Amino acid sequence: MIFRKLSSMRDIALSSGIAAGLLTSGGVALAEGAGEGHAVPGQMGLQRGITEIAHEMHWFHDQLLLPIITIICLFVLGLLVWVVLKFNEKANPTPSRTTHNSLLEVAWTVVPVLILVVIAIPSFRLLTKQLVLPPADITMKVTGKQWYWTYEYPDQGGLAFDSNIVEDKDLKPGQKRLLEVDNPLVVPVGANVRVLITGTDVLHSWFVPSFGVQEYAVIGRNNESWFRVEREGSYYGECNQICGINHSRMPIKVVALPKPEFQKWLGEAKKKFAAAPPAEKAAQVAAAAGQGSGEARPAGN
Ligand SMILES: [Cu+2]
Repeated sequence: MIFRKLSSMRDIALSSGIAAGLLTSGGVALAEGAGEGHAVPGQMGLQRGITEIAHEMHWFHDQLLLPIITIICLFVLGLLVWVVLKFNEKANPTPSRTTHNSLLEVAWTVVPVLILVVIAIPSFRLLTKQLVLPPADITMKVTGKQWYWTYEYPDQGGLAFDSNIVEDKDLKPGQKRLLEVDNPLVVPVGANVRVLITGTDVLHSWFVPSFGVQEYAVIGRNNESWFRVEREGSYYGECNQICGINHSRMPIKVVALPKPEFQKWLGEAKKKFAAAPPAEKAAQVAAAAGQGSGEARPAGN
């Protein structure tokens, strides 16, 4: 009931937001769905969700939080305007000496509590869904390093490889600057993918917006998350924990393939990467970045 009411209010809030956005961005697509798997210039909404979790997150943000925030802001603004106009010195020369109003005091305590309860219920439901992993069809291990990712498939004969950025000079037409990598993580569509995330040097964070997944890569700790991709495609993300000089140069690319194609890829990848186990490239990267000038410290969260 409450949600239905809120969502009609949300339509009003969103349409006014979109109207304002159109004015400022010259009509570039704004809402969710502007680009699949990546952001587009002028985008204001969230990236299109491609997992159940992402859809729920977006519903939570767009249809529940935004309308509540909008209503509260308008209500407070209205109160301020009312007070300024009605109770200024000219309009109200003899102020009332009222100090208590039981009904009002109960209301301004209970109403915020109710608002928080309305927010908390779907919030805890979503958190549980994120944190309680469903039975996994396949497991991936992601290791954040300065400044690239190593992907491993522990239940696929230990298949492992490094994933490095494609530098600007090597970009092919159509490839995305600062997002393209040499070896993307490949996952099957429609499968429950469990990701184990860890780090070897400083804090990193594995963040793929369209999956609704963001997990810290902490040294000596195994974090886990999961996703189930709904559609075939390429989905991009970035390390979103300030991790040193090349923080912006360790993008994430996940390619989701239908299961038969994924099996085919697995066969090929096992051959391709068997000869070249993931090398520790930290030394080379540090050398390229200028002998130690790129020493990074883990930043606070
Ligand atoms: Cu990083």
